[in-house]
Amino acid sequence: MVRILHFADLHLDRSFAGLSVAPSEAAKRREELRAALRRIVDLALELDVDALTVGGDLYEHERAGPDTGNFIAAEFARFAPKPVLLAPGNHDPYVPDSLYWRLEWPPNVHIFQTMSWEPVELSDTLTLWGAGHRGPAVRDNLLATLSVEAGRTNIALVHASDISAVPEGKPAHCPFTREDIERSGLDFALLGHYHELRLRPQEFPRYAYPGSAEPLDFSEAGDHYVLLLTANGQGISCEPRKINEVVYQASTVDITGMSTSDAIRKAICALAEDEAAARAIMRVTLTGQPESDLDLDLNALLQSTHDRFRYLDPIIDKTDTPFDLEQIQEESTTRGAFVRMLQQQKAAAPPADLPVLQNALHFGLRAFAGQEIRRR
Ligand SMILES: [Mn+2]
Repeated sequence: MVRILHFADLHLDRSFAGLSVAPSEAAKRREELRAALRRIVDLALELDVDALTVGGDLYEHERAGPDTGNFIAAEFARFAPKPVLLAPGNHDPYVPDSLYWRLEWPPNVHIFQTMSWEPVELSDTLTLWGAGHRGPAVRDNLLATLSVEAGRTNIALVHASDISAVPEGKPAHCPFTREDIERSGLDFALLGHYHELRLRPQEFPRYAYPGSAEPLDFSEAGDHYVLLLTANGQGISCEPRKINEVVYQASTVDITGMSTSDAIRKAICALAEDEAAARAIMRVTLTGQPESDLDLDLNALLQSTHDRFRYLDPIIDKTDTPFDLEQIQEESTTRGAFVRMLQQQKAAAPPADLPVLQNALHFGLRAFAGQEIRRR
């Protein structure tokens, strides 16, 4: 029996520029990624698996320096003499100035350095085949070039896109199809690239993505996993194990009828009564139609609520205008004329222009009401 612990897409040293965070927060997120690697090695030791495999995107090439390289090397050395097998991906390709190329790695770390398949025998009856990206945009179908002989258990390790499910706008790195896996004769493929857990086919999987070990932004909600693969000669089982410590959560708060910032502050704080939400990296979006007296100061709201959460992202205002437009446009006042004009423009405008006109209406009515104008 051979047991393998597999993870991918840790993205060490990620900038987290997508979060509107202070530098100190981004540094915390990066420290959380390092902590995940420590937990993964701890788990591999605790489970006493035969090998630890990495499906690429272990770090981000543009940002990762020798400090990170030394950290990775020290963590993997804890697993010695058992092997750590590493297939570089599009974010950590095997290129001359990469950490993989430049640093001295512990003898138990094996990096697949080429795009031709290299076999590593993990037991008398099991071979692991690996290949690594040699650049940030490899478009070759590597899995189509692999053909293994029956009579042994054959497992592939590679960073590649299952093109039956490329998310919109994401380029396909090393694209492959399910048919490529079937044709190759592989018993299983351990993959990296997609950031959510995917076992395919779901019930008796033949290839699997563990997903990112820690979620990296609000599009990666929920729990995240490593995979425990067990090959016993009869077949292969693949069991996801939760590994994340961080959770991203996006919530909406309906502020319809609220007329004070204090009421909104309380509504946001109430979210934190849920323990999971309090421990989450939160994004709150305000919706609904508040009263027109409300002075919505998003920055002040953030300041008075953020300490209830592990981290609270700047609050997003998606509320409807608190002004009664039907009534105002009947007025024979400048304000009435302003609303009539903008309503007419909105009716004739292409959809792309609507947000601008909506903002013009919102800020204009606030100005007429003598209220402060703030960004939203
Ligand atoms: Mn990735």
